[in-house]
Amino acid sequence: MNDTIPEKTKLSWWQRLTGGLKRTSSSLGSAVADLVTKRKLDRAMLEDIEDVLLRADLGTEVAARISAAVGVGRYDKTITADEVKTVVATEVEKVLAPVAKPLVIGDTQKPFVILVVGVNGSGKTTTIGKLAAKLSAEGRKVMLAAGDTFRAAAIEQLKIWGERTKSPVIAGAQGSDSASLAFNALSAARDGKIDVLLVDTAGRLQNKAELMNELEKIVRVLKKVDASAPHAVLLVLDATVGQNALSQVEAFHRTAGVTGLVMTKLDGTARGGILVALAERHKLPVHFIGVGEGIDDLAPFTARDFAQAIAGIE
Ligand SMILES: Nc1nc2c(ncn2[C@@H]2O[C@H](COP(=O)(O)OP(=O)(O)O)[C@@H](O)[C@H]2O)c(=O)[nH]1
Ligand SMILES: [Mg+2]
Repeated sequence: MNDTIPEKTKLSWWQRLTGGLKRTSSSLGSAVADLVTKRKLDRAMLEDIEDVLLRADLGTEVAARISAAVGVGRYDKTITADEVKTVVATEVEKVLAPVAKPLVIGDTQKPFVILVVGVNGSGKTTTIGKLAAKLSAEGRKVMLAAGDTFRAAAIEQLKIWGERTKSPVIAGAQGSDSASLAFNALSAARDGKIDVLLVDTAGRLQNKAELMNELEKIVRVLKKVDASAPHAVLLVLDATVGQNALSQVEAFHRTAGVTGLVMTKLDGTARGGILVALAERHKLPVHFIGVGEGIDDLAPFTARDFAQAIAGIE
């Protein structure tokens, strides 16, 4: 990626992804290059490669598997960094392929209710805006529910996305009960023949127990209107947080029954390797990646592209 390109210039999502994962891919690439030059492959080299992979957040199982795969047929031979990168890309793709699944919006549930959860600042509201744009462009009637009633700014932010995407927004006063808001929104969506209801939520972690109680209550209340709702629970994860994403998945999965992941901020200085560890451990579907703050900066998650970006294969 050319660093002199002005920020406003439109980059493709692939350029943004490879740019964002550059920190991971180039430190991986240069560390591997240092390890393999002027040496023949032996056990110690494979252990060093495994350490490099661990530092890239890929997780212990995947790191061990990749270094074992590098070793196959190559003992006592010289190898190149590119050979290692190719093995990394192949093995990472194998882990990611089973979780790369599109978000399927059922036609029988009306509205199809998508609850969006995640910690503060992970990109929930922005992702809702991007999704609203995408789903309306596909010809669906979308409604937004401002379930983050905790901060006035969060309600305003969702209203702006509502205007931008021409989607009605159901919002209450700051500090009002988010579960009753969700209840009202689903009732209104049903009456208004809405196809998809996107429910925003608060994500303050400073009081984890309270947050999780609130989420449980939202789910319970949605079920009073439609026993099958929510039809999808998307957990939005910020790619820059690294290892912390693992505990976020556990906490939110336990409380809200996460059905799929969206990883945002893969355009920044991302630590996307964690997605590989997550895929290996939790096997939750990954639907989309966020590659910017704009309305179009949401791309479907594809295993090969992501694997190549991590490995630094152009
Ligand atoms: N660079 C980048 N920024 C993002 C992305 N998604 C969200 N953001 C920004 O992250 C910040 C927090 O997003 P927000 O949607 O308010 O998070 P929320 O608290 O989970 O609702 C905002 O400044 C967003 O513009 C992304 O994919 N890439
Ligand atoms: Mg928000």
